Amino acid sequence: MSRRVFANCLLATMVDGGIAYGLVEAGAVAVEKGLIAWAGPIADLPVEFHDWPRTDLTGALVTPALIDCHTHLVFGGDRSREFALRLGGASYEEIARAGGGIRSTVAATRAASEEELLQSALRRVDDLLADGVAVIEVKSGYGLTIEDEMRMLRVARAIEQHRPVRIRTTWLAAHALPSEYADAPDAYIDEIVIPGLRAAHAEGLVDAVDAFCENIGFTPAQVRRVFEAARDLGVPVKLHAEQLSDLKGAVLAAEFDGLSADHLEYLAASDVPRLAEKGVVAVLLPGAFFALRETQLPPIGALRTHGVVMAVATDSNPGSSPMSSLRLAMSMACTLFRLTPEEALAGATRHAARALGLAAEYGSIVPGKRAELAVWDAAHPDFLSYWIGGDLLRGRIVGGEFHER
Ligand code: DI6
Ligand code: FE
Repeated sequence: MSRRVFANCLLATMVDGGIAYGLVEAGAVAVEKGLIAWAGPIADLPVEFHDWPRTDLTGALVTPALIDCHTHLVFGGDRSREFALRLGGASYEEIARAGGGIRSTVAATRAASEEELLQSALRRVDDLLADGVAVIEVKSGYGLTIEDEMRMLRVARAIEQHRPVRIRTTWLAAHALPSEYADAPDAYIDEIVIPGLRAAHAEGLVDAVDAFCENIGFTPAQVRRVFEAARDLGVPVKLHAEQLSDLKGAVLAAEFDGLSADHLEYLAASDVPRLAEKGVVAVLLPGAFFALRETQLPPIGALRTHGVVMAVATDSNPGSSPMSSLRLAMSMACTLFRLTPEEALAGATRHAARALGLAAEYGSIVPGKRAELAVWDAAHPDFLSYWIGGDLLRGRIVGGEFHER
């Protein structure tokens, strides 16, 4: 039972072994109890798998299921009005300083019921599922009280009860300063961010801790105190770093052995070796670069040269990255950041898994990892980043079972 061989497919295993995409033609994957038991050319299928039930994938492309390793997809309301203001010339920072931006989403999120938050999040989750996504990271950060932040993470976790997807939750109370603490950021850190982290952790809601290290967010000294509290709890950290200015956040994330440093447009090339030494994943968020009409590019060449692993994510949020397509983020990573299509797919599979601390379970098609796969109507994996939009997913293999769309 629960054994099957998926045969007759083009496998992009994403195994890093010198062959582009770890490609296997006329491939097959044997799965048992939700795990990959074997993958390779069908001609080499070991005899013990010959009598397992088979599904003929009729030549489809099979990749690891995609992973969106950076989202803020639980939130109330939307910010389409602000979009219009920005197009009229107001900057993201000006709007934020005037009390719009993140704070307006905080008001809408606090006002929404858990059911409303869940239903609106599920629409975005469904978009991601249609892009072959099986794991989604979701951050708090629009509650900014202990109870409202915890509520966001409970809603995020509840997504798993409604859709076949794995959710990882991140404590991002240090996202913006709520109006109750205007001009008192240190008190906010001491009274809300750190005690809230402990309470949320005690409830099992925290897989990682993040902060917005920025002139309109929190200083490196404030972030350091949050990271020290995370370290005391044994929770890994990650950081919104160098999105709008260079405050040396990525170096701070490296000092704390962070899982990832995210955004990085203003990262100095001279700081890249620090990420490489500590194995910090660089999470690229081209949707925010695009929507904010940013012109400063992350130092992709230096990241590549120093062997820093690059992930690609949507940053799905109502302000700086109003999108819910990971394939579109991959396309943007290629066109705007000059990643190769292979780097973009690795960024949304193998490297994204690593950014979530899930590399042992997800991200490539090798024995022992979860049989979470995406089946595409595409003749080559380049197509996934190349084609903008469209409905390319033929189905998903979830827990080892094929769900045709
Ligand atoms: N950087 C971002 O791009 C998002 N958060 C952050 O720290 C933006 C969130 C928003 O504008 O609502
Ligand atoms: Fe973000």
